[in-house]
Amino acid sequence: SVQIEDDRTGLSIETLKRAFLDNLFYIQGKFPALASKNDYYMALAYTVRDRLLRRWLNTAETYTNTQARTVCYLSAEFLMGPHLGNNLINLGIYDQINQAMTELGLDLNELLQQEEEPGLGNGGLGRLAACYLDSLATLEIPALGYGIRYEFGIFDQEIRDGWQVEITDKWLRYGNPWEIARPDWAVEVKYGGHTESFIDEHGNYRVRWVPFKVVKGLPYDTPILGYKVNTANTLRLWSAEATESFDFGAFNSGDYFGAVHQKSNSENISKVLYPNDEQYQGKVLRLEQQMFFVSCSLQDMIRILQMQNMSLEKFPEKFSVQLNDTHPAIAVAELMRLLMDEHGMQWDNAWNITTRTFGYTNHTLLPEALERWPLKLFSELLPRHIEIIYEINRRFLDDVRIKFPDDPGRLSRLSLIDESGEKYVRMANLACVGSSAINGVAALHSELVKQTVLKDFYDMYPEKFTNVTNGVTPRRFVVLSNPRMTSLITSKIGDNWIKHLDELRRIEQFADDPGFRYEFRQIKQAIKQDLANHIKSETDVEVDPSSLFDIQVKRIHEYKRQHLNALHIIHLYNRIKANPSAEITPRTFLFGGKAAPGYYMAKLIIKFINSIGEVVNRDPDVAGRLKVVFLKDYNVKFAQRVYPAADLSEQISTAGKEASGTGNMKFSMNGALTIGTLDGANVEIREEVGAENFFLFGLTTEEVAAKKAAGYRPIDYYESNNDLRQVIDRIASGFFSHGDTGLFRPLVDNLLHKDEYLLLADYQSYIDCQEQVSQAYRNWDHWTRMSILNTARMGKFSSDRSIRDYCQNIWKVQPVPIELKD
Ligand code: 26Q
Repeated sequence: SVQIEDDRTGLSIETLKRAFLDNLFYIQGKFPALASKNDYYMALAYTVRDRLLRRWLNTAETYTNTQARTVCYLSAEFLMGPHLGNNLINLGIYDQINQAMTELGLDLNELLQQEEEPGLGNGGLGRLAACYLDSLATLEIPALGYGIRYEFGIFDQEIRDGWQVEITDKWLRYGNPWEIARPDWAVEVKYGGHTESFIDEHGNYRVRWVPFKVVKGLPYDTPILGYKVNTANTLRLWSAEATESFDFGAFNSGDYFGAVHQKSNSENISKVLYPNDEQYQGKVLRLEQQMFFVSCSLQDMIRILQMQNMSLEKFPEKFSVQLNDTHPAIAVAELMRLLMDEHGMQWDNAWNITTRTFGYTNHTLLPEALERWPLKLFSELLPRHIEIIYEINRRFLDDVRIKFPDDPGRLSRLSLIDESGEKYVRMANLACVGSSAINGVAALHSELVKQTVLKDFYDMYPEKFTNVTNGVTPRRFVVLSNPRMTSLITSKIGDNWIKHLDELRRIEQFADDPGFRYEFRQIKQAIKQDLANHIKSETDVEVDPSSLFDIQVKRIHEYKRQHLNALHIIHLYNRIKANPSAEITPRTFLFGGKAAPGYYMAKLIIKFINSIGEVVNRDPDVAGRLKVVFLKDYNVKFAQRVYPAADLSEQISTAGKEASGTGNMKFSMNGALTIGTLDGANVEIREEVGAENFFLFGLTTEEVAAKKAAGYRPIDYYESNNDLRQVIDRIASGFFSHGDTGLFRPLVDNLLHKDEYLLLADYQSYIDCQEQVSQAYRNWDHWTRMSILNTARMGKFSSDRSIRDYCQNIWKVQPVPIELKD
């Protein structure tokens, strides 16, 4: 009999081509002669989406039928990056689609470039959430990601005259083929107003909340397919709308303008992502956003539970809810409110359910990043929640008094309310009391959490604390971003490593194989050439692809010390100026990253790097041996091109400041060597790849603390180190600022007189270590060996391992494999 493949599911090249042209016609409403590149992208996206849908619906049906225990990952950010390429990889049809497009005279790479990435996150925390969704699906774990469908994600960055300029990110401009709206599952969220108490028909004390405004949350679902499995989980993002019912009063009284104004006001809630990371800002709208997605998500979980005919008592058995930092920590009070006020449950029962449900992940030790809401603002917006928080606090502090009698200092530190001056609600404290597990994101970080920011909670509940070291998905950051290295590895050890990254160890045996080394190096070279071409077309700077590509890409922050990297560049420049024939290993310094729009020093650091580049790149004495390029608008799409092209990865934060880092993992997986401090996951990366394959420098966390305690004086380093002094003096002289000695003065003054992040204390160690890097790079054979060993030994840092850790130690959830039915 003749087998006809369905146009929406078939995977043969002929069917894919037919389906693609069909979608171009019936969805885009175009025929090939009229179609734009974007029409072609959309047609291809729908062709791929059709092939996801059967898996997605099968998955949903299986979860419903088996009442599967489900992980809910609550995150204010999901930095997903482009979906098309990733879905092609996970569906296993990349090569078929590539051929189908070629046969139609199209270039798949060009179509992939068309996708506007959903940049619904700032950096590490948001990207981690995205990697975890990939691993959850790949490991066949029932999971939902819950967050906000920001209309404007992280801003697009332009560089004008060396300064950052922010442009709004209109990612939904041409439509989003990956999402499906679910208006029938919309819910309402209340704000403001007041509460009233009453006695219900059973004689119980109850509270009714009379809100000032009600906003509708509309869910948009995106399928998240696992790698070569049938599991397709859901990312459910909430969009804010005005409630129809709420406008009626205004319309009837003739206040048309007021009604429409109210509508646009409601829609503001999901309008824009706050672009600050690691820098807390107490804005009402931000608290409205947090409450919005948390309440929508918890109501959605209750709906799912009830649809499956399960009792509310089963909530903690049905769902394990992870709080991605404190951004969703209001969930502790909101679940209490839903269970008591909306579902009639008594306090003790509701509290038992709540604390068994939540886990809390801490991502930062920086005191300025801890969320505290001014009590007045909080109470006005969430009058019912503040009552619940007071009651949680009253009961909690009673427990503290029993465990630690006569310790008022401890009570005031543990209290959910900061009463030391102006009053605040402490979100980390709420998260700790309301969760059964608390984790940091790297071994060192988890230890520091227990010793510093959450020490009192560790004393109170030591059994809650644990570590889960971060990981990254090798599907996006190796297979998709580095196809050449992927083929080389697969030709030697098969493709099992893509799901079991520990198996990369099997390429260790080729580290001394001259043929393998040669191919490995050729691939790196070719990728560097591609990036060099890209840089030339973007910036008009010519970089030498055989030079050492020294790359630092991440959010711009003083603790990450991009300016320490800059000091090293000036040091090399000074050496050349002092002796133009000095032996210098040619290097290309690449930077990328966004600064929070209100972070003055971070923006000045961007200007500083660009100003150094302007001088160094065209000084004839340098003779092309050094190039400095700041690449604008660093995002996921660009990150995928950058990691494979690096020789050296800069992970140079002050020890104790970077919770984990995840870029460090992406570089090393792609064969870059790391120059880094003993901070975050660097510690574990070095353990895995071997100290001899890692360039370590700088003070340890303990040494940093000791130096600060002893009264750190950065000026002493300046005065006693000639080389350092010449570097600083050159900046201060206006050499990089057309003679303007004022431009970088804030930077210089800060370094000389404050230097909170100890750049000057780490300076010499960094310069010496960089000299070792330069020497090592001269021995290409040995460098390549180290590079291969880095890739081979990165198995631990697959997000699959992180997710297995969470599943075993925190979520207690098992895989539910999905069978493919029609
Ligand atoms: C909070 C309140 C108001 C506005 C914004 C914020 C906010 C937003 C984003 C605070 C923090 C963030 C992001 C933090 C973040 O990305 N942390 C990083 O998390 C990574 C994943 O665990 C780690 O690898 C990094 O070390 C850590 O810096």
